[in-house]
This record gives sequence, structure tokens and C-alpha cells, in this order.
Amino acid sequence: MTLFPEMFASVMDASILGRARQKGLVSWDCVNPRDFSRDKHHKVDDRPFGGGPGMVMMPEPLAEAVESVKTKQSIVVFLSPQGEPFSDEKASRLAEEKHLILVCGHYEGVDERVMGIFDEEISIGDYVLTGGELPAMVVADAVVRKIPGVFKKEEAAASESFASGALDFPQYTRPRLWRGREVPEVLFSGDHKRIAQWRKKAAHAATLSKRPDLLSRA
Ligand code: 4FV
Repeated sequence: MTLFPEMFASVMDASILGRARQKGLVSWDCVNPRDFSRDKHHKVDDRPFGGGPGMVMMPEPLAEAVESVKTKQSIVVFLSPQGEPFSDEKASRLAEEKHLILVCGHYEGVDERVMGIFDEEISIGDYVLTGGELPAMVVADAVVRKIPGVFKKEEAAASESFASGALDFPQYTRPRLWRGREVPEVLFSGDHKRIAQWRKKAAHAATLSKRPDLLSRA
């Protein structure tokens, strides 16, 4: 649910998301609260009661937009800085749902009385964005990657870094020598066991230096 459906066209049809849609593994559509505004100017926001800067999204157009697509199977997710931190685990859980309605706020936020129609509130990080559209795309991307069939088996395994509680191992590709910098010899050994061991050790070292918190979580 967004006031800016045009923002989604390019992103959701590109790369893996686009292929998942072509494969019929996922479908998506936008619903715009402006189409549910009873106001002759299709107004969807108004000044905050009690004064203060900015505008607030009105409850009615937002609620009607959500209810126009909501089914018994729908999970209504509101993207906001007040939400629970988004995570790989949350992406896996949402990927099991049949129908997600990602509600993108705008302006200073939404009328508090509409919070009741949301099943979940998710934040992608402790910073304030202009709208919920980018967070909705982040959630959509992470969730679609979890849908069985979007990735071939080995690809799926490869993209499960956070699920394994460690960061990914370093990757290398051609040229073999770049600005005098070599590629670790073991990667040309053809000894897959030694390569897997090297990668496991390298992933652990990367996690220890960049995200030690992940190791304590594992
Ligand atoms: C946000 C976030 C976020 C707040 C005001 C939209 C904006 C505006 N959403 N994670 N961080 N939303 O900044 O999810 O309405």
C-alpha cells in the first residue's frame, strides 16, 4: 500500500524479483490510498491535531485501501522506525505467509487509530526515511529470496549467510592477478574439501572482525 506505486515498477521487476514473478512464484500489486480518499482533492494527509510540523496520513483512505485487498490469509505489515528490527529470521517467517500487505507510511507518520489494522510493525533500521517505500522493497527482496524455487538448491544454500550465524567467506574472480594482488592459491587447488575448510575459516575470521555479535548469538 503506497502513495507512490511508480517507485516499485523498476525495482520489483528487476533481477531475482522479476524472475520469481515470471516463474509465477510470487505476484505483487500496489494499492494507493489516494484512490480511497472521499475528499474532492483526493486528500490523504492533514495537519496534526495539537499542532507541530509536517502532516499525518489520514486513517480512512489508508484503512480502506488495506481492507480493499485484505483476505483471511493476509498479514498486514506496517513499515516504521518504531517497528521490530527486520532480520533474516523474520524474512524466513514472512516467506511462509500466503499474502503480505506492506503498508508504506509517509509524512510524519499515520494516524495512531489505524495501528489496529496492522498485524506487524517492522523497522529496517534506526534512521528516518521519507517514506516506507524503500523499507517495503527491502522486505520484499529479502522475503522473495526465501521462497522455494526462486533459487536453485546450491544457490539457495549459498545465500543463507545470516541464517548460519556467520558472514559470507571472501569471493574472488578473474583476473587472477589484479594490481599486483593475488587470489588465495587454495582456490585453484581443485581440492573442494580444502576449499570448503579455507572458506569456513575465512568466514569466521570475517565475522570475528566485522560482526563478533553474530558469533555470540550463534
Ligand atoms: C522506516 C524505517 C522509516 C518514517 C516517517 C516514513 C519513515 C515516514 N520504515 N524502517 N526506518 N519510515 O524511516 O521502516 O512516514
